[in-house]
Amino acid sequence: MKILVTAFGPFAGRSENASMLVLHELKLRFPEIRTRILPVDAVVAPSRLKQALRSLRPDAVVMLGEAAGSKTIRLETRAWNEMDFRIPDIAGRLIAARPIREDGPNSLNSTLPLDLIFTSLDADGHPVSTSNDAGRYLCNQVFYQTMDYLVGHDMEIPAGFIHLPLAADFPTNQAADAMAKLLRVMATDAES
Ligand code: PCA
Repeated sequence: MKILVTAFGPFAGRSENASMLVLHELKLRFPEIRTRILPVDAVVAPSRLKQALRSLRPDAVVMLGEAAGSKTIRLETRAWNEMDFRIPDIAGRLIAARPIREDGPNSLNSTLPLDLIFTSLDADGHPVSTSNDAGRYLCNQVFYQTMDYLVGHDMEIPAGFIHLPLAADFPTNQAADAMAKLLRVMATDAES
């Protein structure tokens, strides 16, 4: 199974992004996964992700980002068709109350096996929750654009977004353990 796992680079004045740290750890544990680090840039991030989808044709996509203030691993259930940035992206864009795609659907659902992932992580003692609001910033944006791309290209594959707590609030190796479990669960699920 060809899984693409993405993470974001640093933003908001922080020198690291928890998702990037976890992705490095995951790549060591699962060298076969395909990975992309996306800059927190509203133009470059989606274009890099679409390029990866086009060239890799993955069987599944797991997008990771960090959420300040969160104490749990948040399984995002849907992406909303809106950008409303509270802080600029790294290129200085502050986009207010604008749809991601004019006339696009209001929201697009994750196609990851979220119930199974939730139950498996919870059973292993990982702090996990579901969320129906991935924000109105880059994470929600690339989540929406990826789901929209997959629908538009008839790619019926599991794909979705997971928010991790900041590395300062949650040890990277624990978050990596949880994401490693998620990848194993997805691989097993795909075989069944
Ligand atoms: N978190 C931001 C964007 C990049 C990231 O890791 C967000 O939640 O939108």
